[in-house]
This record gives sequence, C-alpha cells and structure tokens, in this order.
Amino acid sequence: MGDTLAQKLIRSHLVCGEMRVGEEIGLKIDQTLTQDATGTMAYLEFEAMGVPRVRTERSVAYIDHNTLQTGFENADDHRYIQTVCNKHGIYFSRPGNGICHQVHLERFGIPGKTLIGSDSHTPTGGGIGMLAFGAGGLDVAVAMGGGTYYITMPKMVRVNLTGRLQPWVAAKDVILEVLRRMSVKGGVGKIVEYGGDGVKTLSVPERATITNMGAELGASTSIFPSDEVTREFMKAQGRANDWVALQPDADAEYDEIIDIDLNTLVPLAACPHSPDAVKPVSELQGLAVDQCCIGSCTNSSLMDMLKVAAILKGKTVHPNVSLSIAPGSKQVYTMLAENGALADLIAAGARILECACGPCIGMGQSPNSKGVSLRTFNRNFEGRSGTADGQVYLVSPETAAVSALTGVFTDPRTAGEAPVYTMPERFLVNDNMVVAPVDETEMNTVEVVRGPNIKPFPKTSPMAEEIAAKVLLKVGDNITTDHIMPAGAKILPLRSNIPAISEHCFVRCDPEFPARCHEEGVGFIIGGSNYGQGSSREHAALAPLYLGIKAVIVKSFARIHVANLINAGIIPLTFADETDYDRISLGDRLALPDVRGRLTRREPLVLKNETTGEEIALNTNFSDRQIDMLLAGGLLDYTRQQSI
Ligand code: MIC
Ligand code: SF4
Repeated sequence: MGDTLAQKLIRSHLVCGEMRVGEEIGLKIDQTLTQDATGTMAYLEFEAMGVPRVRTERSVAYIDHNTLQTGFENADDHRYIQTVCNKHGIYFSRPGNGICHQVHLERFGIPGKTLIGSDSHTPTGGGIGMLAFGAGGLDVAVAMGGGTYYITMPKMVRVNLTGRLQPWVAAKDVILEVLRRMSVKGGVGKIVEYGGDGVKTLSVPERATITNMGAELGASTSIFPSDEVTREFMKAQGRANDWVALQPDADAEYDEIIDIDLNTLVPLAACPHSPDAVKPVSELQGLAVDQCCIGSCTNSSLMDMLKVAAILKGKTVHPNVSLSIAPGSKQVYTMLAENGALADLIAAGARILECACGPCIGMGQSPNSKGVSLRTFNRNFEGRSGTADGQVYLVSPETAAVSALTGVFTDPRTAGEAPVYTMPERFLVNDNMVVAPVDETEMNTVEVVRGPNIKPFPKTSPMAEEIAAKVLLKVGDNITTDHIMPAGAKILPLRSNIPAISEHCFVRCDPEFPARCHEEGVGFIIGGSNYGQGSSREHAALAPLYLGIKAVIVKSFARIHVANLINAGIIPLTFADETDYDRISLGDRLALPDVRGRLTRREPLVLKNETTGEEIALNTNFSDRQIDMLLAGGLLDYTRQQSI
C-alpha cells in the first residue's frame, strides 16, 4: 500500500514513533512562524530554554495581530520581538508587511517542508504542499531550538474534487461545503488531503483559502499536492527554484473519502455563531446587512482583492452598509495601488485598512448592536467581533462585495456577469520589510528590549501527590478559545502579561470565574465536547494555570488546546462515559487521589466526587512523554530537565 501525500511528508520528517493512527509521533520541523499576539510568550519561552540561535532552516516572526496601538503595550511587544529575533537568528516581518499566513505563502513557504506556527491557521501553507501545523508557543519555541514536534498520528481523509467552480462560486464555498459535511469537530485527529481532477482548476490562493479554514474542522492540517499550478505560483513569486512536485502514491489508502463536484457548488454562508452552521446564500437572500468586512488570512490574496475591485468598480457601497477591506500583504497592497484597483475600492466607498488581521480578531470595526456583518474571515464565534450580539456570517469575497452594494444578503449569481480581472504573470517582489537577523558572531551586541508590560512565564510546579479541589466552572459543548481567553482590542495588549490577562479568563461565560479562582486557590474545570476549539493561543492554558486550575475534565478536546494544557502542566482528562458529565455540578468538591503515583505507574485515574460520594472513571491515554511533562509541571520544566 502506498502513502498519501501527508504520510510521505511525515515519513520523511519522522524522528520517532510508529506511523500508526493514534500513536504519538515526533517530527523534524524545517520552518517556524510566530505572530505578535502569541509571539512574545513564544520568545520568552525560547529565551528561557537558553538556546543561543534558532536551529531551523527558516524562522520568521510576523507583526500582524496587535497593530492597533492604543497604548504602549503593543508597540513595546513589537520592539521586544524585533530585538529578540535579531539576536537569536529569526527573520522579522515588520508591521505593515502583512498577515503571517499570506506573507509566508508568498515569500517563505516551500512545498514538502514542515512548518509549525503559533497560530492555528498555519495550515494555510498546505496550499503549496507544505505539511504545516498550528501549535502552542511553547511547541514553537522548542522547534526553534531544534527540538522535535509531537503529534498524534492522524487518520487520512481524501477530499476528491471533480469539475470546476461555476461563475460567482468561490474557494470559500468549497471549504464551507466541507464544514457543512464534516462539522467543526469532524476533522479532529485527521489530515484532510485534497485530490482529484478538480485540483488543477484551483489557483494557489484558492487552495490556501481551503487549507486555511481546515483549522475550523479541527483537523490536524490540510494539504494540496504540489503541481504545475504551484510551480507557476512559485515562479511568479521569483522562487521557481524552491518548487518540487508532490503527489500521493497512486495506491494510497484513505480512512475516509469525501466527493465534491465543484460544478454543483453554490454560494454558501456560515451563520452565527459557528463556521459549520452553513446555509446556501439564496436562503438568506434579502436579510438587511449592516457591515461587510473583506480580508483576513483566509481571503486577502491579490486575486480576492482584484475580484472585489472589479465588482465595486464604478458603483457605491449601499448607504446602510459599512464596508472595510484589508489586503493581506504589502505585496497585495502595492500591486492594487499600482494597477489602479485600489482607487476603484476607495471610490466605491470602502474603508481601507492596513494589511493586518484587524477586524478578524476584534481589532476595530466591531459591528453595531445586533448588526449583521458579512465577513470573508474564518471564525464567527459569538462575541469575537467585539460586539456581544453581533451577527457574523462567513462568506466569499464575491458574496460580501455584491451584498455591500445591495445592502441585503445577495446571492452573487443574481448580479449578472461574473467579475473580469487578470492575474499578473509576476508578483511584485520587494522584501524590504523583512529584517534579517545579525550574524551569530555579533549576537552579543544586540540588547533585547523589554517593556514594562512584559511579565515572565507564570510559575509552574511539579504535579502534587493528590489533587482535591472544587469545580470552579462548568461549561457546555464547543467551548472556543475565544470563550476561554477572549481577544479584541482591549484584551490583546495584555498577551505578554499573564497576571493581567487572567482577569479576563472565561468572563464571557461567567464573569465571576477569575474571582472564584483567587478565592479558592486551586480548582477544576468541567466541559463538554470539542473543548478548546479555535485558536492556538496558549494563553487559554496559561491563564487557567495562573488561576490555579489543576485539571480540565471534558467529553472531548480540540487538538492544539489539549497540547497547550499539557505544556502548561494542567491535566487534560476525558470522561470514560460521557454521561458522567451530568454527575458533576459547579461547586462540587472533586479529588484525584494518588494522581502522581497512578500516572507514574500508568494506572487509570479515578475521580471522586466528594460532594455526591460517586466515583467517575476517566480516560488516561497519555504517551510516556506527556506523562513525564505533566509530572514535571509542563513543557518548560520538562525541557529544562532534558537536553533538546
Ligand atoms: C485567531 O484567529 O483566533 C488568532 C488570533 O489568529 C489565533 C492566535 C491568537 O490567539 O493569538 C489563532 O488562530 O491561533
Ligand atoms: Fe489573523 Fe484572523 Fe487569520 Fe487569526 S484568523 S491569523 S486573527 S487574520
């Protein structure tokens, strides 16, 4: 039996473990990326490890999230990241250069290489055939130091594409269709590999839209083959030499196959508040729209922008709609300016933003109360826009642009001829906003600048013999990292200050949670299925760590979050029988007797509900490495004990 493309890349990067589904495997990482909202912590962790220079082939730090500088904090963090990168051998993409995933695809990604990034949408790189994973900052720090990256060997899903997209139907509609079929937890423990005849009809930016939003499936990653289309893209970026052809073996076997006929797809929208609440746009036709936002790492390529400019050209945005547009990178922005398309956007009344995450992470442009906002982004979790009752729909750039003109939800197929635009043969290449690090021989001349908002990594301690504490929070299914550790313009500047950001932990679910934690000192969290879906932010583990949470017990976890909990030394546990979730209430006193001894001896853990007197069985299928990490008090302590 042959290998799937993902299996081939895993095999060629395998450091340890057996490639058997469900087993832990270790991978060699060729490239890393960070962004500024997770980057400060990642570099503080890297510094704490004491490795002088990065050992990857290429590591890049991007500034794209915290670009709204309403106080000194974000600017201080940018300065810290710039200096720490300069010293330790990391390339620094300055604010203004664009969104990490878009720029990485354009300028640094290489087919066949492994990439991990401290951002859940790192699988965007799968659009050019990279094996790219979102990870916590600590995992990225370890990889920068030359350490192995561990994942659970995933199942393989093949999405078989046939036919060709019809006019007005976009790559966004392909991934929304996959989300409709698989749901936000359908990809957990799986790699989604695209293949079939339809692949060659999709350009690299379109493929990247699809692999980017594979994160919303909960998938480990998504990947496209590297073919002639990829070669053309690399060539247009002046990087033809980096191209290699990559295909799965003809006799590769997949655990699951999904067939999608591109001819039959229609414009789709993910309704509030989940990326898998997908309906045809035609069913929403006529709903009044307050805002449209075009951009984000999912849909901010030159191609997306040119389409939108062609739709808006010579027209005016509807009086009741605010339309914001953020091109994905300096390359995209400059090319739009040079070919006149930017003028068409401005003339139509679009509010042009800098090339950064912006409204996607709640950095400005929050909609009005109960406002209907059509966004080309990838997440529409409740409150993420910054407006608690905002109604965010995820749509293609075509649907957003056409609806911005009509003022109501509009199926773009009703708008006449599809937009005509031409893609240039060459992209404009100018890497003047990427700062190369100093040579190793000069690293001691660089002083790392730390602002007053930058506080050290929270204190960890080895696992206790026994844990006995109250349930300080009980939540339901599909809790996102935006519930656990909200983002937005007010809270994001605290990303380098765990004590301060912890005061916002879970406040959207229960405003009293931080205070209760301070009162009790230690505690448990109980949750439902797919707990921790969404972002890679390790703050969703570090804030609970700081607040004294010792274990999180749920029906099931999302992949990156469970790794972050272990990295932080918090024990992630699942119920052996999901109905036991109902046998625990907020405030119950729970105990994990002899937890240290039992984990050391690889014995199952038993949870005692001391309030009801019941015993509850738990799953404890940790790898030896994970157990050692938990016993040590997390990855940082574990790494200090080992030599990487
Ligand atoms: C997101 O889209 O939620 C973010 C903001 O990019 C996060 C990273 C973060 O929280 O800093 C992600 O996707 O990992
Ligand atoms: Fe930035 Fe939004 Fe992409 Fe996250 S999903 S990296 S916030 S653009």
